[in-house]
Amino acid sequence: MVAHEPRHPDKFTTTVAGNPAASDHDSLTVGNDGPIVLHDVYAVEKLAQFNRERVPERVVHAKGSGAFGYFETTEDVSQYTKAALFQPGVKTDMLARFSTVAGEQGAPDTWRDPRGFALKFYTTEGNYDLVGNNTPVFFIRDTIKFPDFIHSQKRHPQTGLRSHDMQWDFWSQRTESAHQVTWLMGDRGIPKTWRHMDGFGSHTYMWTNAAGERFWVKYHFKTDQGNDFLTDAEAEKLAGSDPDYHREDLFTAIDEGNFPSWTLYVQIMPFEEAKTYRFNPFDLTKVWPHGDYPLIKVGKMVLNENPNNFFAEIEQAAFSPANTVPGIGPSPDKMLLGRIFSYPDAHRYRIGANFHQLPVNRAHHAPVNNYSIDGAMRYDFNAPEIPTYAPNHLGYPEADPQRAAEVSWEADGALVRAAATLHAEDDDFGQARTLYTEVMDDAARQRLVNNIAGHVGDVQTPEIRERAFGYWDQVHPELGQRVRAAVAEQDAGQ
Ligand code: HDE
Repeated sequence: MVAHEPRHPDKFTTTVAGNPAASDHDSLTVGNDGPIVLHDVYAVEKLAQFNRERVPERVVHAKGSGAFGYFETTEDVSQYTKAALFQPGVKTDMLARFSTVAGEQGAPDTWRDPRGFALKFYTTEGNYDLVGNNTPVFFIRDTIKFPDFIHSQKRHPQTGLRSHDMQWDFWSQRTESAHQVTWLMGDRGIPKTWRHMDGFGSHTYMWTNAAGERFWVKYHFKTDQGNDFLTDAEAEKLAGSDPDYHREDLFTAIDEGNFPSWTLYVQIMPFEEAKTYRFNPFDLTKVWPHGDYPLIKVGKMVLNENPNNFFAEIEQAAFSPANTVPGIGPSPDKMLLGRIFSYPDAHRYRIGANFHQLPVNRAHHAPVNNYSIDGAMRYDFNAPEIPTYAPNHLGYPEADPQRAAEVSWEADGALVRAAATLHAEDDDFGQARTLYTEVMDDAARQRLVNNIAGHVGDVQTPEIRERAFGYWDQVHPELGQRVRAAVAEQDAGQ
């Protein structure tokens, strides 16, 4: 699916207004050696356009890339959702973008970091965006903490350098991060390529079926290439020798017809079970053990077309959890609700008020009827006879609540600032402990210890280092003890 036909180069260069250019090499001067004249439109235009080529990079997930492809629903999950794209046999074109979180545009692809796994489905009911990561959980539970969390992962305000002291100062005081940090310090923290990692919606979402029944759902995109990872040493070498390693791998694979694919599974929780489930099902730091809610197969995502233009189709791609379709909706997850505001806000700032009309962002297979008008660079508009307001005497588009099928759930109580309700087995370290004791094998546990030690060992502030040791004690006493020993060995070797 090509989002936008590239301009076909003609036999001569022109100004941006299409006026034939006199030279691509020599400015217009008074005599061969005289001053350049101001009315050298082409020279002035080239320099001015050049100064305006960049849009602000994404404040997080700045470094990434992506490709176009399709999603095909191969199973029948219509008992859970009426969303058109998830009906049996439906094939939907899409865009995917993979990214790191903390690095800027020039950062190495192979830094230890979660990877963005952003999907835009161009469905017949408008665009559906599932903006996930390659990890099923996240560091925090409440959207209000996000700027603080990201500040702790980015650059020190004085030195402009990243700092393990900042990172561990935050993580060791916000211990809800323990599950995600254990995952991050493990093998999945540096995927071998974007093709060799899973993708997750991470949050709990709501699905509703044609009868209006509600279900809670979690998305799992299992890589068909098999999960694989880079060790710290391999990643460090590539960070220097080939900082765009993941970007190049994806482009080359698709260019050679080696199309990466993922199989989508979902976990379905009946609506009523959320209240009594052993974990708060809307807590983004927790997974739903597959023994409780097994994976149900839905379909296959294939990436089979590289972008024609990186800036137009990847740099300006605008993914948003606010883009949902009938049969799918949010949940009470405070992180998800915060993101629904933040992403369109980021796009209006970064790309512009009419970011949604760019070919890569607009709905490809659904009518767009609304009364929003004007704004910088607006070039699409309603037919002249359609008023700019509703209600109107001509009976033009009005909202149809049946078609929109907005989801709902019950909420009540006084306004409070408080953590979400703890369920029977909710705590900050239990699922991190399970990851260490039941999911990892001995070799993976040893790599985890080495990775943590390499990170914590770099912490200079004694108080923060001690708190970090205590953090790992709480994940598992054995792990805490092994990390201390590994750091002591590192210190001795220095
Ligand atoms: Fe993001 N996130 N995020 N995030 N995020 C952005 O939107 C935000 C979170 C994710 O390839 C931003 O366009 C808040 C979780 C991806 O273009 C911004 C919170 C998950 C991408 C933003 C989170 C993600 C972003 C920055 C806490 C996984 C790149 C630029 C509530 C489930 C998408 C932009 C792409 C990008 C906000 C946490 C995934 C600032 C407020 C959790 C994959 O709007």
